[in-house]
Amino acid sequence: MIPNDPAARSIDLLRGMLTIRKAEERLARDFKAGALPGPVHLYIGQEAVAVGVCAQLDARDWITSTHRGHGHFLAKGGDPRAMFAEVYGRSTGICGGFGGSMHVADVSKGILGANGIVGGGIALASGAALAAQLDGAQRVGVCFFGDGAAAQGVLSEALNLAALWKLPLLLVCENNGFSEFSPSSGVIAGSIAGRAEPFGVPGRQVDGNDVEAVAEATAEALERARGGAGATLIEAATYRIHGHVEGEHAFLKTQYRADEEIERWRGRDPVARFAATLVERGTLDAAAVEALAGEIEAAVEAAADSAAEDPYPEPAELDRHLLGAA
Ligand SMILES: Cc1ncc(C[n+]2csc(CCOP(=O)(O)OP(=O)(O)O)c2C)c(N)n1
Repeated sequence: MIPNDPAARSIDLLRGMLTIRKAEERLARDFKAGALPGPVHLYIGQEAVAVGVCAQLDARDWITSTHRGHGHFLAKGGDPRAMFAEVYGRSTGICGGFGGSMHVADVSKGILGANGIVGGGIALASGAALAAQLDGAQRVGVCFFGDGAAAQGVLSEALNLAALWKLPLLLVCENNGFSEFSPSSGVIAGSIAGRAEPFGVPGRQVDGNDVEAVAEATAEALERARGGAGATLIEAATYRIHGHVEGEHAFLKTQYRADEEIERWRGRDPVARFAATLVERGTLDAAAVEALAGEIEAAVEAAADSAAEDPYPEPAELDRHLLGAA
């Protein structure tokens, strides 16, 4: 829900970004401590995209996500404790501990799932948008995907059908500059936002580290989609501060990005930047920002600690979701 009061709305945006940041800082520490059963791809630095988009969505709207999906899950209202339990492989996880970090999903909240298939969410969100159109409920299908996924053929297929059928679809490309360890310049030809133009779909670029700019672009796209005018492609320029995957330095032989580049982007940190904006505007003072961050960190830590106490699924359950299993 979007609060009417602008100050409350801004504080909600900051709260949303801080929740993702604190949750992922915890996961980074868990990984370092050897406490995670699998890999994690962290979203630190990109929080303004998930939060800016999801702040404009309703519970009825559907999102699809990527292998870097914790931020999308939390921003769409996913339960942090159930997310931690899933990443920890516990039976209380949002997918019963069967999915792990790359598959966090909660269909009841419109979260159709993180996805290990690069570009996989694009087709799923298009299907969701078609279902939304057929059921007439004014829902919108929203797909988060990376710049690497923008090189997949499925994007053209989705744009084609979305244009023909005027699907209520919002394609949000998070251009964080890299596809695994390759700079985007070696993977992506031309402009990502420009890929929409030949289909007659509007494509626009936004500063993906400015939560309000993302929210504004999203609001416009949603108005189009809900009004029956069809899809929009938003390319949000951002940066992932952590590696492609935690622990990558253990197997990478060369450094694929300069420390100065990372530092430069740290200077544009979407969370610190928006907190500073709110202080400048007098919405919050510095002490209130610190108190909010402390309160969120305590809640996130409590959720993680408690999830870590939960049991693993029973070994007898292993084939529960397999076809043909008893
Ligand atoms: C279809 C497919 N091809 C390749 C991979 C291996 N892979 C995993 S993540 C990744 C890079 C994705 O880059 P991008 O879409 O920009 O997302 P980011 O990691 O930057 O968030 C690749 C190639 C995969 N998981 N799925």
